Amino acid sequence: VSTAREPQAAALAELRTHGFCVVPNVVPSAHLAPISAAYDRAFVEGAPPDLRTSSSGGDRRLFHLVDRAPEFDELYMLEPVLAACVESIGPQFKLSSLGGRTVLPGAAKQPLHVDVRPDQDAWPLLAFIVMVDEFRADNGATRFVRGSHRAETREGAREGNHRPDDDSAVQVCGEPGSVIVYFGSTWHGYSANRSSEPRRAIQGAYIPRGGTAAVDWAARTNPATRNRLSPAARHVLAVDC
Ligand SMILES: O=C(O)CCC(=O)C(=O)O
Repeated sequence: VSTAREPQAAALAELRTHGFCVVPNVVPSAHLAPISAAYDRAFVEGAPPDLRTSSSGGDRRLFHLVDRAPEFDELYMLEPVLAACVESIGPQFKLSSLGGRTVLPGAAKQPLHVDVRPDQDAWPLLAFIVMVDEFRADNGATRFVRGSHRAETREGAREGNHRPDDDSAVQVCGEPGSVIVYFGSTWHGYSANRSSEPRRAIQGAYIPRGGTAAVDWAARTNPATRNRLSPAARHVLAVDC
């Protein structure tokens, strides 16, 4: 007898082994169009310094999505991602960042990198990427080096953030509403966008509760946002402490 939890258990096992996994159909399909529209609105309304184009010109990012639309509220409370947090960080975790990233048509592949080093208090960092658009081989799907999270150790801490890129990375493709879950220590980066369309994604990261978050949500969220948040969401954002 198969249960709804079996795919989740399989994904968690993959996360442990490879450092990343993809869980399909996490965001209900009826929510995808409103999320997509809210994403485009937020990017139109966003302004520097929260709206930034990478130095390569390949991608545009919008930081601090928590305040920008209620459509984003569910995206940092996704059950399979929170289950992965409990397993990898433990029950004491919080959201460190939530942002959007558009990989622009014509973008070159992003160098492989990690999002955290073992000597930082944000270790272990568990990240997720919600596919707003389909991730395909030709439009900038994120690539990962399997098992590379094991290469990151306190003893072997590297200088700088770029990791060797010998084409051993694999692309992670999926339908809109799929979610990639990965350790920030797994070598990763987006691939080239050879299509004529942007590739949109919403991504975030969780860290131990005692670690230094990328965003102080207590300072960054406005009262309207805080009033609509559930107690569970307030806890994950650590806005009350
Ligand atoms: O958007 C992507 O595909 C890659 C994201 C990434 O590299 C990161 O969040 O560090």
